[in-house]
Amino acid sequence: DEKTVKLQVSGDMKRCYDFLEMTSRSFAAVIQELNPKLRDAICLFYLILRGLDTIEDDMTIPGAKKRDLLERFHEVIYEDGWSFKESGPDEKDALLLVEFAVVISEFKRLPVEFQDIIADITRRMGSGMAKYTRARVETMEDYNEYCHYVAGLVGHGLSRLFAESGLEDKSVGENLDLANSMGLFLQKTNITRDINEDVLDGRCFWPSAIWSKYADSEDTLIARSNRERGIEGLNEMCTNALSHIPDVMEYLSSIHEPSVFKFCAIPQSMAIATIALCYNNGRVLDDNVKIRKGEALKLIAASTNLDSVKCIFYRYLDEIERKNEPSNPMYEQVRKIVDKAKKDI
Ligand code: PS7
Ligand code: MN
Ligand code: MN
Ligand code: MN
Ligand code: MN
Ligand code: MN
Repeated sequence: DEKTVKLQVSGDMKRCYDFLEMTSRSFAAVIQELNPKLRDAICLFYLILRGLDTIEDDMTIPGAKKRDLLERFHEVIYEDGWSFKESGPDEKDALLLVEFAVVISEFKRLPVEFQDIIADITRRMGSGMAKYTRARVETMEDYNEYCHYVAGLVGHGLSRLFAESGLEDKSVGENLDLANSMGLFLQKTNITRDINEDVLDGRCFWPSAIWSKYADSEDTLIARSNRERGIEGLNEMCTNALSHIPDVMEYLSSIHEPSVFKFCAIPQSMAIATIALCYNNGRVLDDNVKIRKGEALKLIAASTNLDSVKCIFYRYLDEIERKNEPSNPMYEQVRKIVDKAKKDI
């Protein structure tokens, strides 16, 4: 009867929130705090892209099969009962794809305007990921393009959802270059920090245009014997990420609804703290560095409005300036970027 149907419905969405907590340490909390007009849609958007990324990351799926899955994933999200049980043993989020039917059934209950935005981004991200199963990230253009596919497009989609919900101005869903930069700042921070893990997994997202100046192979890049040059490469990666800060500040100044602001700002605060930790820090090449739990909690609590976020950025830019050394090839460039960002702030 009707009561059972209602219970089943909320049961599927409940299972989706379980998956959110299982698959994301950082996003689960901010998504659950979102305004109810957006909460379920963004939870499902996250799970759909997490599913897509689980396929992208799985090196046990043969190339042709992987490209086919990535390219038709935007259709999969409408296929009742779809399930994928063939993930490799290392995929930590494999269970999400096994039980993907719960995501599909809830996705199809969203307002169709939300469905259209999510499906459009899934289509474009899947096709970009498929392209990069063959292509390597070589030039700076490749690097910006790959980051656009896997993160800039998330910024596009989220901004369109914010505008569609009526919680933010229509213009937020139209000026998508700033939204792209929001994603690029997060993705470049992740790629910069994860270098050791990624190279050991046989993957490298640092563009060869950068690392080839400091090492003759990806393995040499993280090798102890090449540490000084490796750190110079790391500093160039950090410097490149910092170039997105003006756009990040401009984007955040356009966001007004409090829960949407926190959702946008918290990951950016974590990212600037992570760049400050990674800058000139050889440990990044040895293993996975992370900001301390206590520091993360403080950032979450403080990222409530534009003024406090500006304060947070100012503080970490200061720290980067203190870690900057004249012997570093990036010295002048970092000084310029930091001085300009601090002036704007
Ligand atoms: C829909 C919230 C707020 C305008 C799964 C949030 C993986 C950095 O793989 O899990 O573990 O190294 O640490 C998120 C812009 C995307 C970009 C991208 C969807 C911000 C699939 C996040 C997240 C735009 C591809 C997570 C981009 O890192 O990576 C929703 C505004 C997913 C955002 C991936 C990375 C996200 C990422 P891993 P993480
Ligand atoms: Mn992660
Ligand atoms: Mn991936
Ligand atoms: Mn991944
Ligand atoms: Mn990563
Ligand atoms: Mn990771």
